[in-house]
Amino acid sequence: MPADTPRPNSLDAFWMPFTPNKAFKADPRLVVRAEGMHYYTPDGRAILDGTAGLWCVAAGHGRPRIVEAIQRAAAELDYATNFNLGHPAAFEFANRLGEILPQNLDRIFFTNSGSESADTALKIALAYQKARGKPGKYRLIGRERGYHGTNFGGISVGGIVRNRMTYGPMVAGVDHLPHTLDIARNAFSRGEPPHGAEFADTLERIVQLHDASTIAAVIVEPVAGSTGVIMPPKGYLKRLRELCTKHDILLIFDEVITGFGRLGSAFAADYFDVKPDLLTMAKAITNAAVPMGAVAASREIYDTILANADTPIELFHGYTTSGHPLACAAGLATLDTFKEERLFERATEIAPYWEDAMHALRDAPHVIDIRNLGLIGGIELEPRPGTPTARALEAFRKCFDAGVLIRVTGDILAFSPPLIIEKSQIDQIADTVRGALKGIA
Ligand code: PXG
Repeated sequence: MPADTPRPNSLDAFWMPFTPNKAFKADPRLVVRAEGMHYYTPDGRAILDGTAGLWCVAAGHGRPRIVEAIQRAAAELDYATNFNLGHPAAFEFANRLGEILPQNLDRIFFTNSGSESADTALKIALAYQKARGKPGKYRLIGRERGYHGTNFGGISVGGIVRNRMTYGPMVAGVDHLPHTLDIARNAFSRGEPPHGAEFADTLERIVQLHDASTIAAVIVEPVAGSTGVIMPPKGYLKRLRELCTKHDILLIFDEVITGFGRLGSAFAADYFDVKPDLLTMAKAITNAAVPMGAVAASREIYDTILANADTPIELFHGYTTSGHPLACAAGLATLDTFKEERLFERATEIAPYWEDAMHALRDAPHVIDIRNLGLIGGIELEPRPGTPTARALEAFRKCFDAGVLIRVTGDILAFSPPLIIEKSQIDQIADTVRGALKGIA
């Protein structure tokens, strides 16, 4: 085809992320508009959003306050670097985030995504250890099945095999804790599963293997989302915190999905009453209306790095669009929306109804486990012999055709609706999933 031939309807050029490109392009699903709890297809069909986009549209779609804030910001200051210059919205947004973050965890580094936040947090952890005179503390400890985005740092500490196996040796000096999914002991637990706090004790063995003097930080998702919704066993995160403190190791919470009300409190750190030293954010930080991420560091970390720098620039790290004016405007309007509509409290109020609706699916075909916490749900299906993941994919398609968007990962159906969801919409999700599972062999 000549280079100047318009190809407006071709799906060929866009290399879609985390998508079976060939299959999708043979049978595409498109949405063209969104409002509140719904997406709309090109032919005007409403699709109930059971996933808040990808765990990110916490306040629901197309919120006018956020839209207007972005429009105003674009007209007023389209872009300014924050490298040795600044604009007020970035400072204001960092301050406002500090107001809802755990105490003293209020030094904010802006990024553009969860992946960048994970890599930024790991680099800050290393910079901190060096700044305090412990450059030998360089090891990073992640967890099996962990997801910290797709950049090299994140996949190194991450534990999703397919995301790692193609990309060579990655970052050196990484070890992993065991994941905490234990269906044999914890199937169909409501909320935090009772068994498995002792999975945290593997950190002691890692310390024995490498010595604490070589370990910089542990990074975990308080609730593991991407791998298929794995809840922390009761007491697990507290024990992990205790062990990190005992061995002088930083604890990083990746709150890219748990931040901003997903569990009913501002952050999972509040929900579990466990304070990390670094906390990553993205997704709902702007209601996903403009890409953005952030890392919150403790004052101790920030002050130590600033005090001990031997060059004027204290941290050699940053992105061209760190603290972009449109993202900051969207973020400020998002925080206003959360506050004004009491959306975190709302999530807490509706979570018991959500839990009941999820667990009522226990007797649906193929279901081997159901997991829930806050406004998160996971339904694990028994894999079809010989074709793992096929059942979940068929369920996804059936739900979409019936007007409900869910997520699938492996043989797990994952749910994370916007915090504005109504009870009748929870019923619709549950009824649709039940119908889909009944129709699957
Ligand atoms: N950390 C965590 C805990 C995440 O869940 C990232 C980092 C990376 O964020 P970015 O913005 O770089 O994508 C994530 C992303 C799913 C799903 O289906 C979850 C994510 C991304 C894509 C799909 O659960 N989380």
